[in-house]
Amino acid sequence: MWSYMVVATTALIGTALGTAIPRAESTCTEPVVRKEWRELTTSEKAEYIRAAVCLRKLPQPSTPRLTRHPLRGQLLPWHRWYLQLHENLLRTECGFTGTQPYWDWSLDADALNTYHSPVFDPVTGFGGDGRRTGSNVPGFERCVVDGPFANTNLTLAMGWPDMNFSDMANMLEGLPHAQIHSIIFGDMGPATSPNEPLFFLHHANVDRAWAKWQGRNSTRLADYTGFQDSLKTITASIDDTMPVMALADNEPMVKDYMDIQAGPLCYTYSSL
Ligand SMILES: [Cu+2]
Repeated sequence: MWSYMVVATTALIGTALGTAIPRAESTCTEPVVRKEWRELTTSEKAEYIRAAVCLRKLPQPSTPRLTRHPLRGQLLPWHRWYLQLHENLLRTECGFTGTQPYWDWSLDADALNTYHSPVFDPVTGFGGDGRRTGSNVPGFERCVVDGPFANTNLTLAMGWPDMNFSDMANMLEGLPHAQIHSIIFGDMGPATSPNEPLFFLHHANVDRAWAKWQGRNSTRLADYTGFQDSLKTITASIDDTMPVMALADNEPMVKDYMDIQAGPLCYTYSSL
């Protein structure tokens, strides 16, 4: 399942490169609120899709740069950084006026109606099941694929009372995170997953789950353990830097992406 966690830098990189992210000295007193997709008004949905399409049309490097996500333990802080970069680019490059939405797939799974989730609405969402292309290459059979998951139960237990970070991250990454990638598949499956617009709504929800587990608990806000590599030879540390793969000038540090309301981050979720 980990093979899906490769990252297409082409999805984000255009002429726009992130700049060095300083640790903010100011405190986060008015965090922006990331809302669930169905909490958005029709015009807010249209504005997000407009900006997402705009970002996609920015000039791309001539050679696609596909890079395997190198450090297993960093999935959560790395995607937190990546999401913030994406949200910043929507604003700076495409004049986006909203905040990054998330897709709470557990709502659809609980209703046993994921197939008709509002995110797949062909008018106000990200499109439906698509058409057959005639190709038999896995992931390319349809031009838009959402997959047969009406009966898949992806409900995410949000309690995790006694888990440390490593246990929580393994559970979150292995099941709901990877499941959504492989159920949608198409662009969402392989190295091109950030090309799929739902990638960012999905990862915002994964990020929300981590933020919910953290709460405002100082121990959990600093809990970062595990290994950097799948062979479990390199211990992960909160002082580790994370690879930017040409998306920014400086490598962000894990410790700056632990708290969504400190340092370079200042946001919250409509439901935590
Ligand atoms: Cu992912």
